Amino acid sequence: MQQGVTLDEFLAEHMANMPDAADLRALLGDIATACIDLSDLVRRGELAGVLGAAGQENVQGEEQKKLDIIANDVFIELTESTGRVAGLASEEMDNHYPIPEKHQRGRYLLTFDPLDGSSNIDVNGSTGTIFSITEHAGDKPPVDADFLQSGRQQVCAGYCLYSSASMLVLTLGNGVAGFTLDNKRNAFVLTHPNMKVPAATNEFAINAAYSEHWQAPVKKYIEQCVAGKEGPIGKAFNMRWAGSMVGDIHRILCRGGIFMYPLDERMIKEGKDGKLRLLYEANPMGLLIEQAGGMAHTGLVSILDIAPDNLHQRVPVLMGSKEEVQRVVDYHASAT
Ligand code: P6P
Repeated sequence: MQQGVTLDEFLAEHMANMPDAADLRALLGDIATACIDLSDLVRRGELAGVLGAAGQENVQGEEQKKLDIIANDVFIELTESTGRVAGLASEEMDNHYPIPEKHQRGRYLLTFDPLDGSSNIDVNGSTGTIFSITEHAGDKPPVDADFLQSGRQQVCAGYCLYSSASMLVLTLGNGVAGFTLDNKRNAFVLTHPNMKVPAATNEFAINAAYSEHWQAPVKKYIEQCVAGKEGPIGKAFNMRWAGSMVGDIHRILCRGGIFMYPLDERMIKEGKDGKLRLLYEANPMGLLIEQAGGMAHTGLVSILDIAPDNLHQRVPVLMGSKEEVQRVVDYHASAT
């Protein structure tokens, strides 16, 4: 049986004409190795002794799972000494992680959510790692502000989904490719060479438990979806909510849909601008969705155009099939 093209073979071919791509290609290899290690831990679960709470909170005030911390450490250990990264930033660290003096710094800034959807880990639900790579200008050690780059400045973005299969999906700014982990070869193999989000969909993803807090444009849209064929959109909708952004966005990249984590009245009262984080959730996922022909928006602005103002900045998120995201954006415009 045809062995299939590995991630490294794919990168060699697709980066052959990219100037100075060797370090980026090697960094993606490091990220893939980290994801393979995490996939093994997630798959072994309780047998690996990695489930359960860590007994502390992260900068977001969220309870950390043991695997949140383990995953963060795996990425640090596999990248800090390679000479490919200038610094790291993650959901699990208050500030950026400076590369220790003893190691050479590299050209890239790696921003990541080491284990997205970790509330699913104890119930064997889907989880994932989300990563975003930008460039660091100059030779000085980076500061937090160097990570505050808009989504359009990403040189690479991707995720690894830990589910029935582990899949790594990435973009280098020229389309989206998906790779499935072959545990026998311990390598990611190209299985989804050119992922595209269908423009039309009848599937929405939102946590409906918060419906009482939704603002008018979102309320109006979901009511119209639920109204089905008799409603103004004129088609019967289905709902899915994975509890992990990686799980929902992967489904949308495979078959279409609209993912929504909108701003709501509850968040406004708490002084929050949304739930999901711009730098290591909305930006990397937004680049993947746009590169696959979909749309990524807050309801008011395109996600990738936002100028970040802090490492853990939260934003409202609407992304997926262009026709439905545009419909919700239009409802926001007519509500202002
Ligand atoms: P809720 C996971 O914690 C996460 O950041 C995303 O991966 C996911 O889409 C969302 O939050 C789930 O939020 O409020 O439904 O638990």
